[in-house]
Amino acid sequence: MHDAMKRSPVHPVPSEITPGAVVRQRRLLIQGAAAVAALAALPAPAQAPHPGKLSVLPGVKSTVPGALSMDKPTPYADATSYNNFYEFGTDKSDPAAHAGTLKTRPWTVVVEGEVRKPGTWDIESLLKLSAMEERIYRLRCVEGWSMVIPWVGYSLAELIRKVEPTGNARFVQFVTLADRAQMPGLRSPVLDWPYVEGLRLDEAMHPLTLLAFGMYGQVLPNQNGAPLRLVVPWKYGFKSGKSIVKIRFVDKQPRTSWEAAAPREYGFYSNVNPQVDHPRWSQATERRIGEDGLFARKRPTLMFNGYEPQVGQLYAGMDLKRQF
Ligand SMILES: Nc1nc2c(c(=O)[nH]1)N[C@H]1C(S)=C(S)[C@@H](COP(=O)(O)O)O[C@H]1N2
Ligand SMILES: [Mo]
Repeated sequence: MHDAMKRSPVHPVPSEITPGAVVRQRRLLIQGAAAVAALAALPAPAQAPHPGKLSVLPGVKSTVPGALSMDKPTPYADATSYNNFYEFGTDKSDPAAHAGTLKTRPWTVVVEGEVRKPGTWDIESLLKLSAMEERIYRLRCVEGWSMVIPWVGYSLAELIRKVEPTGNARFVQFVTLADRAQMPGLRSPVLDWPYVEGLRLDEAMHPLTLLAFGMYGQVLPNQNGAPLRLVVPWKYGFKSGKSIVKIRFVDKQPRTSWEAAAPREYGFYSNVNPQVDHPRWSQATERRIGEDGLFARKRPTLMFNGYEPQVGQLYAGMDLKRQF
């Protein structure tokens, strides 16, 4: 059984158990005399979120320090229905309602810029590039809510090492899909599409920075950024770009969509910092989705989202009030 399931047997993940279980059940039944009748009586297999081969991902326990939060994972239903993915609309329910149109195969990721081995990676080769493991990360949105999600993927550093950054590579920019045919939200000028994000190279190389392909032991649902996204657990959620199509290694701090949209509200670093309030939302506390009711007392937000022991050193000597 998958680790995530063992740890918390409450995840309502019907599609995880359905295909395999139904097939086995069918085999047994087919051996019987009433095979035909029994088959007709079986319910149709529930649709997996993707024509997914990742449903068999081994949830290997991560050895990366800080990678397994002890907090209770957010129910799957909440993590997949309360989302920010503006390409599909700005309401929290829009991504779940509209991301069904996202085509996740074929999918390629272009790696370019300051690397010795630029090229185009097919999603299938990215899936095989390194061993997948499960990471239970807290994700905090700048809007003041948070979730705890068992992601499946591997450290972005694995890919970075393969493409061999040159000495000029100091930052990494992540470009995500912008296709009007698949993404109704692009009609709105709320952001300057495509959605772009960036990290300093050492942040991108940090073992906690995850290239995620799945969650809760399954392929990523479209609304959570299929077929691959970044998860940077010590930064606000918006640094974790979804549905990535290009990774560029550059020498100068790259443009990011949120910074461009509202430079006074969103800085490049965007480390979770309870001492620096967003102009519209306090960053001192947060509400855990699916757990804290609307009227529950909010829980305190931790510096670097609680990952300070692992990442604090990256920012030694920086004024994090100025470089927010
Ligand atoms: N391409 C893209 N990636 C994105 C966003 C987006 O609008 N578009 N929203 C970000 C924000 S603000 C948050 S909080 C997280 C939410 O991730 P989740 O919906 O999987 O919880 O995704 C981030 N990645
Ligand atoms: Mo967010």
